[in-house]
Amino acid sequence: MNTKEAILKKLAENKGKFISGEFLRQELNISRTAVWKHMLKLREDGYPIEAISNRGYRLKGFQDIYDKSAIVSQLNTKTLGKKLFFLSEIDSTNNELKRLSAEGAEEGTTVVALKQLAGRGRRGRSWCSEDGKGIFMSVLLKPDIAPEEAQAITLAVSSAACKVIDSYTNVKPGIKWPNDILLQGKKVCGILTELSAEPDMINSIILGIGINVYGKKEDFPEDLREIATSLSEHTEIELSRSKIVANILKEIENLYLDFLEKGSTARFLNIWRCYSVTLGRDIIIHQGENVWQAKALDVLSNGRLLVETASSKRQAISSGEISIREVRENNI
Ligand code: BT5
Repeated sequence: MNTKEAILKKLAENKGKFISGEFLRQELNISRTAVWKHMLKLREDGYPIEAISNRGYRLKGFQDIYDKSAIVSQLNTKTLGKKLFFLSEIDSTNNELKRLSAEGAEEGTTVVALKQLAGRGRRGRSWCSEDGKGIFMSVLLKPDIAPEEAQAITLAVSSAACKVIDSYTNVKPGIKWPNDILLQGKKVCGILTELSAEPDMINSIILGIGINVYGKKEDFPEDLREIATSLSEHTEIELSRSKIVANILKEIENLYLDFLEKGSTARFLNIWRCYSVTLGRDIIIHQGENVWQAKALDVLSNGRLLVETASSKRQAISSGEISIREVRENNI
């Protein structure tokens, strides 16, 4: 954390209260002039900082300031996000992280962008990524696990993102297998996990997360209006994209480290089950040309979905093979 980020952290910790220049000087071991210069720079960056002689500085009001310093000042992780790239625009944060990974980027490297020009969904679909409306972020993992265990990790990401979304919204979010996060049946968050692996080892996993933060129904392109929603439509809490990013990185890290340490997916699968809107339901499975109906029974420790057909045949299906639709009127 650099000095600017450290000052921001102190201001945020004391939100609304004045902290003196002397306190900051001592805490951060810099001169009073340096404190003042950093405050001017932060103001220039849009932070609503009030300065009153004999009282000090404070952050007044609320503004969703979204930049690298704001994320770093709220980050509380060991590895994830410690190397952070914050871009004003990029084709896709997953693409950028893939390029960085090829150049040797370390585990935890994170790319965040204000806007994506070619945001991607799964299987060649696109992800609507309008400027300033959402969170577009990708995180690099390099776990020493077998490639077949990677699918389970993607469920850790949806569990983590769902927990964070739940802390803001006034309705309970749901996860549609494998990784769509829904609010009242509409998608608020999508996850694109991309794996680079040898037959027996993983080179890298890129976790791409897209969250709609702002926007009313009419702000979405027409084809998404009935199926997409944003966080701001379901909360009265002030939304801080920087805080959401920092919290998601923390939640993913907790679940990921727990998984590596214990070799067990139990913790995040339990969270995933709590939020699942797929388990116990009848679903339609599209497997290439093959379309069939089954009941979703459970999620297995390898991340596969256990389903049962009408003839009581059980089968574990993987997200790479299929797309599913729940049997109900408003399919998405
Ligand atoms: C996903 O794919 O849901 C994965 C989306 C991942 C996006 C992140 S953003 C950061 C990182 N960089 C990237 O380039 N991608 C990742 P899928 O399940 O295939 O869903 C795609 C479908 O969701 C589209 O075909 C639309 O129907 C719908 N969709 C597109 N944009 C949306 C949006 N902003 N909100 C809700 N639904 C959307």
